[in-house]
Amino acid sequence: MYIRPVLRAFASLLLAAAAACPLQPSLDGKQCDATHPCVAGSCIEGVCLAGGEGEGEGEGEGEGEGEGEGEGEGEGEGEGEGEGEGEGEGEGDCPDGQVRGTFYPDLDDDGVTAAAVEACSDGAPPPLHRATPQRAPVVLSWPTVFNGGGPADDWMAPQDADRLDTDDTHVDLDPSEPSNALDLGGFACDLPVDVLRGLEVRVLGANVDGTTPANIDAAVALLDGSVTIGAARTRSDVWLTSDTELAFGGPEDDWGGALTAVSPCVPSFGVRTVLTPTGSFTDDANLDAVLVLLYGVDDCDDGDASASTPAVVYTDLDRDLYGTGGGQSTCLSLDGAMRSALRNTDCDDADMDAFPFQSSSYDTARSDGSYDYDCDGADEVDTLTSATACSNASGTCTRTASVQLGSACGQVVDLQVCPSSGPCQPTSTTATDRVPCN
Ligand SMILES: [Ca+2]
Ligand SMILES: [Ca+2]
Ligand SMILES: [Ca+2]
Ligand SMILES: [Ca+2]
Repeated sequence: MYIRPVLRAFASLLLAAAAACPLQPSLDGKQCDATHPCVAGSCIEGVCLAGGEGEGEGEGEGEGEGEGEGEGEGEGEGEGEGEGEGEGEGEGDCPDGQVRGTFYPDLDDDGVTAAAVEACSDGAPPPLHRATPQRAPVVLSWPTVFNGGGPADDWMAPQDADRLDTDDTHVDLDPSEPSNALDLGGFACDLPVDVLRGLEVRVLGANVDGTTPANIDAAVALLDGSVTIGAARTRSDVWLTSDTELAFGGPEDDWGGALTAVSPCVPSFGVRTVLTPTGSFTDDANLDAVLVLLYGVDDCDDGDASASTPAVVYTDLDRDLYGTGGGQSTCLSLDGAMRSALRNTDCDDADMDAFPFQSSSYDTARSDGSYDYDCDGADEVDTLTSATACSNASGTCTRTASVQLGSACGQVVDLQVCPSSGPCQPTSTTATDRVPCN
């Protein structure tokens, strides 16, 4: 995004150079520079455009010197020389058969356009230009607020939708019954709303059951608080057992006017997902990496086809997608932006298991001796339950009384379970005798 002014200045220089070499062969659609000027057209951001030169109107300053001699009857002759320099916008007429139009350069042909230019053409976009803007996405980062929970919520570990990974939040589905809503919010965003063109929600979805075809209708809606806005987007897919990216909306989709109703950059903005199996599928479905992309910015490097998405990224030594320190503005591919640290909230950038919203438990301490793996500043303790009484009245040895062990994070404890074989009585186990911390 920072090179465009330079390119414009460069193009202005080339325009002048082209005008100075009127007999060169046409280089229409080819690259041009100061030593390879265009003739039949103009050199616009490094490419010759046919008819783009025009006559132009410029503002110039001229200086003239004249000498005159008068004789006899007062007739005079004068000669004057003037030099003028001017810059014009080229608003003059186009060559016959061509019209001036507004086009959008895509000089690196990566499908994302730079700022609009005017050029003469037969109506079709000049080479490496497009008729309509194709804007790059800005990654809105991962959700950090999970509004599910409570007895009515059947989404498990909703916080696991926070990153591009495979830890997955999951839901137990019943045929033809919509799942409860998975509501996610807290996306990071600093894009001016007035440039927004479209919004896309991407999720990684997977079928947990490897045997039954998973025909699932998925509906994604945008939220203002807990209220849906605009129009939901839906799709029907056979879900695979491997994570598959499912996209809703797109670069030109304002979700039925939702984008003008609420900015994705305000805290009340959220995304709601509801899954409904349409066949006989009765098992779990996974969702991961709920990601929001906003479309509305120009190609941040129209000279590099591998970069088009502006992003502010943070140093992330352990590659857990959470960084530290001050952010750096850069221009990346969309995939590169998605796989970069877009937040600087990693509490331990030397430990890839420690990051915000971590939901896994670990029974070894971090390097600082803490068990704070979710970066909330506290050693949360998983409460293990130790059986104190068992009964096989139901035919299975089950726990009928227990005690919670909640203060021995990381320590070995005498955890007792009700065994599936042998005498039905509390029995010490060595398999889960260390209290995990998270
Ligand atoms: Ca481009
Ligand atoms: Ca580019
Ligand atoms: Ca990190
Ligand atoms: Ca970390």
